[in-house]
Amino acid sequence: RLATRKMNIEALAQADPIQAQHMKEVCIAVNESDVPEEAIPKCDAHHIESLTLHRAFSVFAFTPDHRLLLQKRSKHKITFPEMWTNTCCSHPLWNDAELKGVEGAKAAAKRKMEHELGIKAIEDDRYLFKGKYLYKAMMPNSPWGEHEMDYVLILRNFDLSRIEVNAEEVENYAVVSLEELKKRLANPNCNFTPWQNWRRMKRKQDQPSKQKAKRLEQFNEPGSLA
Ligand code: DMA
Ligand code: MN
Repeated sequence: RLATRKMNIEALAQADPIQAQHMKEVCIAVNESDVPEEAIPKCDAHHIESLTLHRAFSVFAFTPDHRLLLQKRSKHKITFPEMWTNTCCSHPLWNDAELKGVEGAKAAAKRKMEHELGIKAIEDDRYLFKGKYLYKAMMPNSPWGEHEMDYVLILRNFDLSRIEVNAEEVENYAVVSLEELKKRLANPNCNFTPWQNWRRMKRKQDQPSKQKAKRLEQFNEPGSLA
């Protein structure tokens, strides 16, 4: 399975070479109870022909005055380029350190906060684990999408002066109050990634899987990304 599928390699031929390289990272495929099932290349987990539920994390960093750090994804990203999103997202990888549930998600967050935003040495105990949610969303007019078990991590008292943006990953950033965030999200042209809509589903985690499947289907309808 670890041999990346040929069709997905072809889909990457036109992509940014650095991002194509990142598509070889080995993600953690899980079942709906979040039990690891197999190691799967990022490329396969995110391609429509082989879309597979995998573990992810989403960091929400707040300043001392309770504003949220948002980032705009770079144009190089293969999934959801040039869209606004939360502070930092990525995947725990299939290795001893990052396979360990919440601890593993925090280790992955530390790695990617440095890679994307230049933030070094955030101790694991500063991340507050808020729960996990399941979602699925395809990118319109593309073979790429997400199907994730997403661990939500909150960082408080975040020091903005430490940011050194990696332009390969991040095009821009913004710091918004709750009011400003609501205003942005209310705009139909806000250009936010679909996993920002998690509130719609978060209370439904424990429902029977038939309903879960229906919910995911509804969420994934064309137009639900607008
Ligand atoms: C994937 O984020 C994770 C979520 C929660 C959508 P990403 O596409 O930014 O991952 P990476 O930075 O590894 O490409
Ligand atoms: Mn993913």
